[in-house]
Amino acid sequence: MTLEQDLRHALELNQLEVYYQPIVAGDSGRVVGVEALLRWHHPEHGAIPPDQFIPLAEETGLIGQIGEWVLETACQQVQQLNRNGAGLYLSVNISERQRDLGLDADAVSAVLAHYALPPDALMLEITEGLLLQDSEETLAWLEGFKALGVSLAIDDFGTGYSSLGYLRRFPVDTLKIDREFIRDLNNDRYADSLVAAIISMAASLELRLIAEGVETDKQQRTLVSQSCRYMQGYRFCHPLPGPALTEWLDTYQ
Ligand code: G
Ligand code: G
Ligand code: MN
Ligand code: NA
Repeated sequence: MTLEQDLRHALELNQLEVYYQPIVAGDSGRVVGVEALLRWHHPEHGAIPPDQFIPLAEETGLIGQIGEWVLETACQQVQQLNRNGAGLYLSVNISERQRDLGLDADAVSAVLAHYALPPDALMLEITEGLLLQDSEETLAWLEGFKALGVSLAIDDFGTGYSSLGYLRRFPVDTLKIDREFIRDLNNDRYADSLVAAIISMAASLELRLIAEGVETDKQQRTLVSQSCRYMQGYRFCHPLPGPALTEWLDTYQ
């Protein structure tokens, strides 16, 4: 069997699982949301990371079904987490390919309604590459989500070639600083300057900022001192399956 054939059956065989990584307010450590991160437990190859099968899912169109399932599953999980009034938001990665496979504002709206989640409890993460193509279809697609009231984040910000003009043209409200820059923070003057520049740009454009890959207390303190409000990373919590996340949240802080 090829990996493609295996992926075709992964959903029905319950081999896919959604993990969740908390997003916290950097100053207090309070959890404000969770990012859904897909995992594939392959019977022979073990855990296959998403960067090794999402591209295949995109090529084959399987990302349509898989993406719908991720959204449903994660909304259900977050609805449960919020039963005690926690008010956590959910962040879900989406790829452009899902646009042609039926993921639009109506579809998202239906899922949110089914799980009684308000639109502002959902953030959709897209990559910079999508905006660089600068197409009318992409603009209309994203405007649809915006009109619904969900937020839009640019994932891995700073890694692509940023022609920053797109920040004005597209209805993006959040930037996620790529973990590559956070890793080098305090060790590399170039990374320090870049992070400082992104933070000041986000402030003047009134964009919400999330630093990814925060692993140390020192990184956290540096970011807080520069007024980077939100962060996620191993410093706080690894991505966890739903039940483990629930336990972690119960004992955290
Ligand atoms: O958790 P991990 O480092 O393996 O995730 C790597 C990347 O895989 C994420 O940053 C994201 O871009 C992608 N990814 C993870 N889950 C999903 C998903 O449900 N849908 C899509 N389209 N991409 C995902
Ligand atoms: O959406 P995105 O492609 O950025 O996915 C985040 C990825 O980064 C996930 O695969 C997750 O497992 C990983 N990750 C999350 N926190 C950390 C961290 O603190 N350090 C490192 N090296 N990776 C992390
Ligand atoms: Mn992401
Ligand atoms: Na990222």
